Amino acid sequence: MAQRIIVDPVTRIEGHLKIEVEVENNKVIDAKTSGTLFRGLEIILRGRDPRDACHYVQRICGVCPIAHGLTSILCLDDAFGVKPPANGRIVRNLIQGANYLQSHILHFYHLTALDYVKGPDTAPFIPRYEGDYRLPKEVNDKAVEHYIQALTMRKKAQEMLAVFGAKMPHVTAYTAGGVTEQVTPEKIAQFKNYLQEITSFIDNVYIPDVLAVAGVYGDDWFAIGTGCKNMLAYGGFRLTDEDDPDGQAQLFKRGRYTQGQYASVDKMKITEEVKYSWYEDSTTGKYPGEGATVPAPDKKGAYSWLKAPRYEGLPHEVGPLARQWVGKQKDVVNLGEKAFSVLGRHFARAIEASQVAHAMAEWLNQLVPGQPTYTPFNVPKEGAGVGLHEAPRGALGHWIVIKDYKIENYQAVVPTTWNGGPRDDKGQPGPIEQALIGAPVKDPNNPIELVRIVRSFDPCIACAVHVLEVKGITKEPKKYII
Ligand code: NFE
Ligand code: MG
Repeated sequence: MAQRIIVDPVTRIEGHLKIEVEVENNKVIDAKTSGTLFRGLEIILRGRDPRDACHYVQRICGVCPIAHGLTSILCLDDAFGVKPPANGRIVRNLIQGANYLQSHILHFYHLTALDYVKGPDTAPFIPRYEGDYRLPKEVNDKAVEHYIQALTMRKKAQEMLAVFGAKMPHVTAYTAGGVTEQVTPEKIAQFKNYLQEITSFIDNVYIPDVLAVAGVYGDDWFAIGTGCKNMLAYGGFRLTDEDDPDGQAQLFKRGRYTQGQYASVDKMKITEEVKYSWYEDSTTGKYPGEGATVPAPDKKGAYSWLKAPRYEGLPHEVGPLARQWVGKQKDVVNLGEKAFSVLGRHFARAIEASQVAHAMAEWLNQLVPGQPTYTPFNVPKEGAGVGLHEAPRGALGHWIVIKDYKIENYQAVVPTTWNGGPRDDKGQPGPIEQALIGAPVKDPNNPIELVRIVRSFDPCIACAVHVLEVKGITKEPKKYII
């Protein structure tokens, strides 16, 4: 008989995620992922000054505010018809790069490593699921040391970010048209010092630790957690000041891999479906530029605050694995089918941390002290814009509609909405749900397999639901007042 396992909340991720699976003969036969946190940024943005959008949206998340800030100013650049000068583009990338390094180190050491590394019997290493810790003692002990060292590296990455971003989280330097910070030789030198130390940690500690885990857990964990095998990347980190409508002049290229074929991305084929989400059914299936976020908390059959984004009606995984697969990075592509797995995701993330760090060193050399970082602009009375970028956790899109100089509509479709969303209108499970279905669960009382799979996607529910504040809930009838 099938047994139900509920993990609620899944810890060591950002935000509140519940997973519910049915297990029969030690195998998952059905899975549901539910975002159980309702916030509401898109609604709060309505009626505001468009220039402020990048400051509000950074409050979506304290882990990836930079990704929201950058995507928002790309969206505003588009709506305002303004292009940043080279220094502005590069400083934007350096701030975002610093956040990537912090975020990937955070994910491997502080969120996921404890699924594979057995720490001492003290916080933060307990409580934990028991059973499957395979690293030899000396490798395990080193990894525990690195857990501590990684905390310092993250602190340094945040300090590096603040050299140009002014502060972290929620940088103040981002603006449409560029950045407000100036470039000086002192700032470049300060940034470079941090970057060299963090790059050395990534290349000499983080990547070897991921390889050590892969070496010991690889026999099964390069095959578990496959998912939908459709991969989507919008592309990110612009490398040119010229127009780049296809998104190819970027460190991460735009593209997708759908049902076994590489293909280009047409943003108009993106929709969000809400049959199983707590939003009004009338809003389902819309392109985000015309979409709406209308909560329906009592909707029958719904089980998540996440919507279900689809490309041409199909679920797609986003994130480091999608970027590296779409970008045909040789070490990742050489894994073949093994890439579509829990360890494939960790490997792709580590490889890309190094890629970003080394690219940042080149970008620093391209800065020209004293040159402008900002192009002035006017806010149009009416307009619309799209920002497409890659957050650390994957493809991130923001859409704005401006009317009477105010925000008429703002929609964000974020990485964890793609990965962690529920079933769509046709009943197709989302990528994390698909990765859970078919997975082994050796001991239903210690379902470590489930959390290893979920964490390989590095989910963030704060991002995925991104609604800021519920001011009150009346008793009867239940109604959310925004
Ligand atoms: Ni809150 Fe985020 C990232 C974004 S994830 S962490 O990276 O956008 O869905
Ligand atoms: Mg949204």
